[in-house]
Amino acid sequence: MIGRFTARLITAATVLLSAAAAADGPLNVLCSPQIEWCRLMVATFEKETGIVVSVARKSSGESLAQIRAEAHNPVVDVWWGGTGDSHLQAAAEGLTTPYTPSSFNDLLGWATNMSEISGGRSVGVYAGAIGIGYNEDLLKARGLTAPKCWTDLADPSFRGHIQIADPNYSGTAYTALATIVQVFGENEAIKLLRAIGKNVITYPKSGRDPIIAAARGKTTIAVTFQHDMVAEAVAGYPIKIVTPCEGTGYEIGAVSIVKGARNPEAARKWVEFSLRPDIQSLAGTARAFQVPSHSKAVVPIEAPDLATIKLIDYDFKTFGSPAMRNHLLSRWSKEVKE
Ligand code: S7P
Repeated sequence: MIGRFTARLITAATVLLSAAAAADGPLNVLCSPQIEWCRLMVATFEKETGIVVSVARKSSGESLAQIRAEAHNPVVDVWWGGTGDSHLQAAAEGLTTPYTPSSFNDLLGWATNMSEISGGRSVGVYAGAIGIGYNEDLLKARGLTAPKCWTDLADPSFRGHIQIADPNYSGTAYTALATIVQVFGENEAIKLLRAIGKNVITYPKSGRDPIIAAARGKTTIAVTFQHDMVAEAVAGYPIKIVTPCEGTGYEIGAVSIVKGARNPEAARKWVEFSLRPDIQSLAGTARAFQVPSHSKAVVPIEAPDLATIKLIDYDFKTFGSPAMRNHLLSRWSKEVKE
């Protein structure tokens, strides 16, 4: 016979369990953009839906590696943000699952293009161009001339003055690598990257780190996304932004639901939420100055204007394919990073 105390415990546990089921979570989100934006997204989503979110911030390459390692027992439900090439590789490896968001027809062409290339497994959330940033004060103090082109970065006067992330971990650095290959052709690009490598002081894991270092006077020049440079300039650091004279590449930051996700319903809610114009319009408040993918979202006034930047016709399909990505990363590791 069950005592009165035990019966009350069972009732309480039942109430808690059904509340948890109604709340649809916890939802595991892997977040690749800047941590400030990840936190804002989580707080807003939790408040609106009541679904508890567990979030981890990881670079694009690291996120892909985690999802791959967990393929037989997925922990992550949804991967939000990070460069499209790594989402495309995840799609090609069958690690993510198709989903067409209800806002699909209101998204900009580059965002739906990501969906087409990935077989509906990823969709674009934001876009941003790669560039060269430098600390103007430090450059002057060291008597250096500002770089204007990719080839300028190989100038011996910049020995020890450049930072760019490691493309094996960083989607930013992979975008730069793929851009230079598309501008110069593969062999010339590897030659140029080897020459630039002589000037590189360190290759950190996270794509944004080099511009954070430049802003704080720890390096003079950084190759990162231009919106990450804007964030430092807006914070008051003496950062100048250069679009390389030969033209530059860009990313389509994406969102994908992990195949076999334990919380598919909540994952779909996250995707819907992250593509809404009112939610995308909040990004600037977290100093995230990418261009949003929903046609009705407010573009932060600080966001670099992609229409005025000399962009190359970046081939996302080819450079997001596992074969090309693995090939270039292997060449970079063997021939560029010493
Ligand atoms: O900081 C924002 C941002 O540049 O980071 C994302 C991306 O994951 C780059 O980080 P990693 O290079 O460390 O992978 C970009 O998608 C985003 O614009």
